[in-house]
Amino acid sequence: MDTKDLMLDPKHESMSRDEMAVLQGQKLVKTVKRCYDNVPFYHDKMKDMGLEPGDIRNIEDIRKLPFTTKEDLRNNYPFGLCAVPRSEIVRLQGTSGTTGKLTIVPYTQHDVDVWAESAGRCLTMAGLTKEDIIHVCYGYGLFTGGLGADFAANRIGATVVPMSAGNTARQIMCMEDFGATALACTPSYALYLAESIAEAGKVDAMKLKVGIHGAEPWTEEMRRKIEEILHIECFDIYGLCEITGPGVAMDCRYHNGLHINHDFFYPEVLDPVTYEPMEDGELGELVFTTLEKEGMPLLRYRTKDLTSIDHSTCACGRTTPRISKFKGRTDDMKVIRGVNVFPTQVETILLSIGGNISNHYQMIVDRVNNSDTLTVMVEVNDNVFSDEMGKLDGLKRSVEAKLKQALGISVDVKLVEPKTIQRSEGKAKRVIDKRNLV
Ligand code: DLL
Repeated sequence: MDTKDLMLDPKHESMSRDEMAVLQGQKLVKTVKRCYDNVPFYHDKMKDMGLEPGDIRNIEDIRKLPFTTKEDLRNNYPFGLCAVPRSEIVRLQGTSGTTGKLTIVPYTQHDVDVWAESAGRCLTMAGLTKEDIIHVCYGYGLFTGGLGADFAANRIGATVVPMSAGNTARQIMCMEDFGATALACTPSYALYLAESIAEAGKVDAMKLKVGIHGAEPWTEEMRRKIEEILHIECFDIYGLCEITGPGVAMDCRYHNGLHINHDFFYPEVLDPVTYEPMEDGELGELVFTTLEKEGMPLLRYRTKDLTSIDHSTCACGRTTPRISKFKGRTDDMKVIRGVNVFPTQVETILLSIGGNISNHYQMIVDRVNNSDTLTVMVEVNDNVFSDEMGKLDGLKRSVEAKLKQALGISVDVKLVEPKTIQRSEGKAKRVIDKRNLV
């Protein structure tokens, strides 16, 4: 198949680097002016830096601009960063976060159109068309998952089944009855759903071809596991409500990084401490500047997501830069006895062990006698408990040894019975930190 068939907008998805840089520069100039003229926060910040909109002439000038953080959004809650009159806002989206205030993002109709366009490009990347039936179990509401998948499906004319999360038995019934060809939900829920479909003996009754999963970090091992159970191809979709919902980036059929829709969202990968740009392939913090947004344009928004970038042209023909699968967020990273630990590292080890070790796990970090402890609870198959105690003990010790080797710290593993760890229908809670660190 001609790979260009899989592009919703071949012009922008495969534009030469130089042409794209000119386009991005023009859009940046407009965005900066919009921010300076309409958002007191940016006006003041730029004044303090001695910066005028006229100082920004091309995309390289982006490095002169101030950063924006989640804290800035919180301090300007709910509408302080809005750049248009309230009457131009057609919807509010957001995220609840784990503590404190919501993050609220106002969208104009144009912002919604850009969102639909970028998310539509992603579905096309996965080979989906108007012939497909997309079963959406991302939540609908302020969270952008459900509506983002919905807008994307509308954009390409596919049939959308807006299920939202919950009631797994009903999800399975609807997927079978309506003949869903694509499943859109978080990877943790996809795995749970996949296992439930397998337990119900329904894998062959499904018409599923594709999974569109994101909203939380997940590993290649997790991807393979879902693919194996459901006999589908899984894609990694990324987005955040501050920039737009799902659709900021997604991997193509080559699964060699997530293509960023960089005519809408300009990415930088920076050293999180010095803010210097990282070389291609080096891990850093992803920072976005919106190039089209009207409601809440953001300059150099620090996402806290850790990834690396690759500017080379992909085998699929796209020239859009690709980011690697996310390692996690800077705030998901736990420093345990001085060692940096990400849940994705634990997930990689557990899923690579396989066998009686399941993919349902949770990390508990605590401090006992002034020393940090890490306990990993992981579910094992029922039959392990019916074996002699010695075998259970052996399994525990071998998982502990593998984790210690990978993480560089000792870990206490607790093998627990199936379905002990709470299942999530949205983003999985992988870490409980009881240390109350500030
Ligand atoms: O999670 C939007 C979304 C919905 C993306 C559905 C994909 C699918 P927020 O609730 O604002 O928005 O959370 C954004 O989730 O900064 C990342 O830390 C994380 N995240 C999103 N997608 C991925 C992914 C939605 N594919 C935050 N891999 C982001 C890893 C992801 N982390």
